[in-house]
Amino acid sequence: MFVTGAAATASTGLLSYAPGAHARPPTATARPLRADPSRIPVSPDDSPAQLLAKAARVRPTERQVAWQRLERTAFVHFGVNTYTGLEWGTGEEDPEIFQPHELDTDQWARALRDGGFTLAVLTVKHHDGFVLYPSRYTGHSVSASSWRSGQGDVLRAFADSMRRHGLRVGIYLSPADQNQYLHGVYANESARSPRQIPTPVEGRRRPADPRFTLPATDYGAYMLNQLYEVLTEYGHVDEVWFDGAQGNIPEGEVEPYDWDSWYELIRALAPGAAIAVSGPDVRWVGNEDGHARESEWSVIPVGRRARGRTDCALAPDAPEHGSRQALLKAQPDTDYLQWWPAECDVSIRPGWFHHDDEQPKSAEELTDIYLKSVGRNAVLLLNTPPDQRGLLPDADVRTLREFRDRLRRELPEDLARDARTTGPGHPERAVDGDPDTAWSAPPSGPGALTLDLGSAREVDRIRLAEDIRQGQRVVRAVLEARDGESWVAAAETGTIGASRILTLPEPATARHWRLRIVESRQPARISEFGLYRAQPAARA
Ligand code: FUL
Repeated sequence: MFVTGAAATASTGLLSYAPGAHARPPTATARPLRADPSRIPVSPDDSPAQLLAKAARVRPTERQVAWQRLERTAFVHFGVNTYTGLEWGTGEEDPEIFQPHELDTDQWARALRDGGFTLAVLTVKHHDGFVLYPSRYTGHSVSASSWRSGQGDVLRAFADSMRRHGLRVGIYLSPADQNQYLHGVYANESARSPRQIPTPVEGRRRPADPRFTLPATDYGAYMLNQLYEVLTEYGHVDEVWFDGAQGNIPEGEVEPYDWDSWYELIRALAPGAAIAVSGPDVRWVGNEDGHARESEWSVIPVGRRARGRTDCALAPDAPEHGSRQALLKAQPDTDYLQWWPAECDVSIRPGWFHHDDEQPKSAEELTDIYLKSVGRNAVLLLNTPPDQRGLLPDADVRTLREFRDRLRRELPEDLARDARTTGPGHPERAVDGDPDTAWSAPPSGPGALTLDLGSAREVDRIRLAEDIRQGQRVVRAVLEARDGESWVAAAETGTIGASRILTLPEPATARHWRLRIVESRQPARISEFGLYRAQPAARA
């Protein structure tokens, strides 16, 4: 079982510490293990009612709540592929081709900040294996290029610039590694044995504290050493992204990765970092279009795989994951119901890496993607690839700015903010602008949340949110406007989750609005009920 934080260290026994500033040694008195509410075991004998009751009890970790609130995150694909035109490199690229003469990571950071992004993930190592910082553990890195006389460090520049501009930092380190494969380290059938991390390197002295002993293969240890470098020498990291793709490595030769040891090291060195995609905190949505499902659940049936890996019990791109029907279908292959929220990765251009002949998407397309990702209980991860100069092209920078402006017009003033509310369960908490307070639907029935705007207002966008710290509960709800004495349905929604944005085909005008919960796994906890009238340029 995967346990987070200090408890993990004590309970799994994988990790042993040498005393150090960042690590606490396991305590002598073993504390009893508390059940982990982010991961509830399932039995094949659970009745449908028991299964649903368990789903309703699953809660996110604090780390997952913090990650979900990032909403708009960015990817930066940059590396030797930027110079070869390939999307998946071979591992045989000459490092000398990497020549970003005008590299300006402040320009990347400004463009992303101006686009409203909160975190950026850099491809520190893509499937080809070329490393964007001077790692002690490979010659296949920026150090082997004559760029900046072998003293260049893209990760350093990236991390410093992002923080300077108020963005958080994420790291993409590809498990697949063509270069290490060609050099006989990757998948060399070496024994999984205790490895000292960081592994000392002749002539490359540095403080090596804290130290760890973790089970790993040769390649597993290579990854651990790089994780150690990036998590101890580049400041605070908030996301570690492990891709599920294996590049061009033949299927039968994919290394059995040391997930458990990698996760243990990340938890010890960066306890706040969300481990994404091939990791326990964040799930790949199942496509690269930036689209979440209409009803996107964060409580997902998962199977436990070798070495601590978690997989969806259903296919990652299955049309449904968390609905009643999907939970029942997946039950034979389910070990746990887990809080595993969706991340929508998509590139601003057709490729993940920059190619001169490709064009960025328009602000309209990005807005549609936003509504289908953030507006459907997912986090957006938008890739913006720098070109061979080391700059984001003007066209992409412009699109990012237009995207931000377009979103501001899409959801301008919240007409429901501080609206008059009546009834039990503190309905005013759904309109106070505070994500940490929520209306509590009555325990006796589904309940409804009614707003009085003081005068009739035109509305064509609705933003809803559940207080996900209390889990994901709403299955179906209706938004209604009062016309005279009767309530008329303006929109319907399936799940809500952390954020649900509904667009009405035509604006509706009313003074009284209500959200009526039709079906819920537990009494609803609504932290946001926002009403908007999109400004002209945002309308189709
Ligand atoms: C995929 C990779 O193969 C692509 O190159 C890219 O990195 C994308 C984000 O994930 O699986």
